[in-house]
Amino acid sequence: MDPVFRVWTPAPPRAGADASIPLPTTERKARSPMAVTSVATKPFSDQKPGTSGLRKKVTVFQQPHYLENFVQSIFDSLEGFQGKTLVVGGDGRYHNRTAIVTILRMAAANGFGRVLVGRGGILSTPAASAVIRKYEAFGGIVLSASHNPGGPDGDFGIKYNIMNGGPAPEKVTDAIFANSRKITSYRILDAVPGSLDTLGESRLGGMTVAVIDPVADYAELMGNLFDFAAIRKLFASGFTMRFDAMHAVTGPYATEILERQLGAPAGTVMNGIVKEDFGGGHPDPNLTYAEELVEIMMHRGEADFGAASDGDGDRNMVLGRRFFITPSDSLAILADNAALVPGYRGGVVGVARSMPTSAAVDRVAKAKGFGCYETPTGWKFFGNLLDAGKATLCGEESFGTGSNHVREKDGLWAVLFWLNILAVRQESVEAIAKAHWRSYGRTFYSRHDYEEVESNAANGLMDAVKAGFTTLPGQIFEGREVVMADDFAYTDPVDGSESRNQGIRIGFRDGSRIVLRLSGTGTKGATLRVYLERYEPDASRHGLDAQEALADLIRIADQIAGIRQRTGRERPTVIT
Ligand code: VG1
Ligand code: CO
Repeated sequence: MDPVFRVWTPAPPRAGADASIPLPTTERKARSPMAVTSVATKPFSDQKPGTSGLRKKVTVFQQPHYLENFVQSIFDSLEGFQGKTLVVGGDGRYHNRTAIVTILRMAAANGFGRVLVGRGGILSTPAASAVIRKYEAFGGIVLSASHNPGGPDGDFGIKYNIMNGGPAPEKVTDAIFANSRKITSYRILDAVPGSLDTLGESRLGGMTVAVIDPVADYAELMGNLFDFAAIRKLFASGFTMRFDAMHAVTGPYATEILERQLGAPAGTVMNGIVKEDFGGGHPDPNLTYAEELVEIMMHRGEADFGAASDGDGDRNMVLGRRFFITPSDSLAILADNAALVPGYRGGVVGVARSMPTSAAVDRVAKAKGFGCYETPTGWKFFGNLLDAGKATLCGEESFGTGSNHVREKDGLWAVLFWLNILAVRQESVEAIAKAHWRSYGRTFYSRHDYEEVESNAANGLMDAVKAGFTTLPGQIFEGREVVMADDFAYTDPVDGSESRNQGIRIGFRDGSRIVLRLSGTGTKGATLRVYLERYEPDASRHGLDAQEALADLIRIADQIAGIRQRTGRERPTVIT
């Protein structure tokens, strides 16, 4: 029995029933074609969007009414969309198509005039952002749990993007959550859309469904920003690259752009077929999860350039031959070399980075006279800065880099930016990074993640460190004096909105820093992220391994936060 094609009518509420327990389904009402049904429902208590939309286990989304409640809560938080265009697509993970069919039926029932949906239900996050902008849509719904694993036992997610193409800001996600707490019914059309696999238009109730090529608009945008002729020449000269799409959404995008348009040899793109369970992998482009690429690049040194992207195509990892570029350094290097890229020649006005991202880019901004902004974690905080023309390039330490070309981070964009720089400079990735450190100093950086920690233990740890905010300054750990300790709060310089509790910062006299945050994207227990950073101007010490260079800060973090004792873990789950 496929829930997609049914219209549910819930049983009457049971006295004292937990509002979060979905109601059983009883009957399917016979209706005339194209009728809009208002289905009675009850709120779920757990539909609060996190860092990037609502993420839950697939099994949670498969509960009757669960997706519908959230989608109706999105629509109920919007005004003025009647007759307008909605963009819909996802990263191709398990449940993507089922969810899209439901969303199309609900969009039609709620009065959207037109939906643009990627063929096969596919749209990467940055491509969805590009399509919203290009076609001046009212907004978009992107189905993805990004870097979280997929499949029947994996994760699913849904996020709403606004008219500028970017993630809904907090005032919208707060409104969605508030609606989800009081929802009593949702609207859905008693009809199913035509095939999602055939390009072209069809009608669904009063709405037009246009199935679009998910790659074409995005590829065209990339061609406008980067010097494709120079990159083609680079590949023609024998330059070798491996791009690991991790069986996720960037496969078709990378194959089209790198292999077809830029002439990279077939096989440059690895794992390029989108699979519903990402081939059983964890589509997170970092040194732990992109193991096949890491083996090729870091251990065997088989190509000049390596890159990977995540489930929904907004993250990137960049590798040279036996050389890892931290995302924080990547942002700084892109900012420093922007003049080499046609789309950014002379056009960088400012840079923005999330708070836990290293200050490497700040040094470039200072030297070049760019504006420089520090925001909370999550791309939604860059939207206003980009719209206001205050920032051109943005980045996060979590393998996210992007610019004002869309309003999401963009994995392939970052890879093409690097290729453009490599084509112009004709130097290796390693040589470019080392020259950057010589000019600006090296910012040693690492993030230690403790995944699926017991929630109470993680919250207790954070609370205990916060309780020490007044006594930490002045204390000396391994010769380092604490000069500040606080919980990061942000006032948006454009609209004045305030965001609190965005992560603990502990700063030391020499500028080094420890940051502690709890993840807002996990679906099981809590994930503690510990971010470590130290600046090293002395070039003779730039060759150190990051974990060695940060060893004392790693110990200090444990002394201050009692990480091992409180989490019961001897070491992090993932080190990036
Ligand atoms: C993580 C990253 C954050 C990123 C977010 C969404 O959030 O730290 O930088 O913006 O994922 O990225 P958190 O709350 O788990 O630390 V993605 O590629 O999942 O859309
Ligand atoms: Co992502």
